[in-house]
Amino acid sequence: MTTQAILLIAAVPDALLDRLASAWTVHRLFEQDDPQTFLADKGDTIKAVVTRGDVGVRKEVLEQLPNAGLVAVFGVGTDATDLNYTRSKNIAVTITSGVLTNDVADMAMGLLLAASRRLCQGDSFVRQGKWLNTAPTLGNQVSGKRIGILGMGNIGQAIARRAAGFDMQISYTSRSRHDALPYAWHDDVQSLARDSDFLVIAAAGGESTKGLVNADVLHALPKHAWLINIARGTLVDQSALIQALRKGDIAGAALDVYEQEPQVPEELIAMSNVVLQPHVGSATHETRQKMSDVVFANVEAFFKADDLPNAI
Ligand code: 8YV
Repeated sequence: MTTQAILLIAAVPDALLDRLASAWTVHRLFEQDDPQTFLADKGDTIKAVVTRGDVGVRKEVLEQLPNAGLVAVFGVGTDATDLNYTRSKNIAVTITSGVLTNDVADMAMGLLLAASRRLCQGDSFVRQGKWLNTAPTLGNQVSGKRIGILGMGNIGQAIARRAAGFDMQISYTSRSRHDALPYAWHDDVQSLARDSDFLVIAAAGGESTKGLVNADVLHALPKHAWLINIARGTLVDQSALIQALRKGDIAGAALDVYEQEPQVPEELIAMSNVVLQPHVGSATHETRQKMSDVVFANVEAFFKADDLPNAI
């Protein structure tokens, strides 16, 4: 006889954890001294898995959960979860669709402005008292410039709407063309890069987009262009980016995501034309609350055998 237990793969907000734990048994895999032994002992009692978008759940873990029927993702990215395996085993996958779009798009614009208008440098310039005897350095204009968006899903479209408010000229490339949108289409990312003052990455991660922004794409960008990434670090060839920055092939970069989080290469940390954030696109009180509600609602629906509100 199996019990209704949830396996939590990585930390989620305390309020969500408390809510889940008050309704069902929650095992925290990330706090087990020996996760392997835990899975061997308790794996067959697990009915649902809760994980984060950035962490996902590996096939090797799912293989030890023969009675699991749900993976509820706190986030929208499924690149770290083996969807071929979940499909083959009829394990449903839910995401926190809709609720984080605006925050991530806001972060893209924040990074774009921070990079080109030198907001971080201006902040330390004032704090260090340099303003008292030096003139601040000029930044680069954002309004009216060309923004190229890689990925025109919900987040890409929200970025485009914001960019329109800055009178930017908007182009994009994406898995599919959106004829209803009034933005210029490019067949590939290299051609998009050639026509961009800001290249903003908003596409899904995973094998199909791995390294999409490679040395050729970075080389295609004008020398005054900026690279902004709020999607997944895997989309960018990080070594090629470091090379391009070192050689001055592009003006700079503003990144919320990296190839191996939370590892950020020293080279990037040392560069003053790079703005760095710790993967916080969706990290506001309001959105994290909504994401928690969505995860809970899907787990609850699953245990009640109701339709899952956010199944993919
Ligand atoms: C979250 C994300 O930061 O939605 C995603 O896929 O990567 C982010 O919104 C993450 O899932 C929570 O840590």
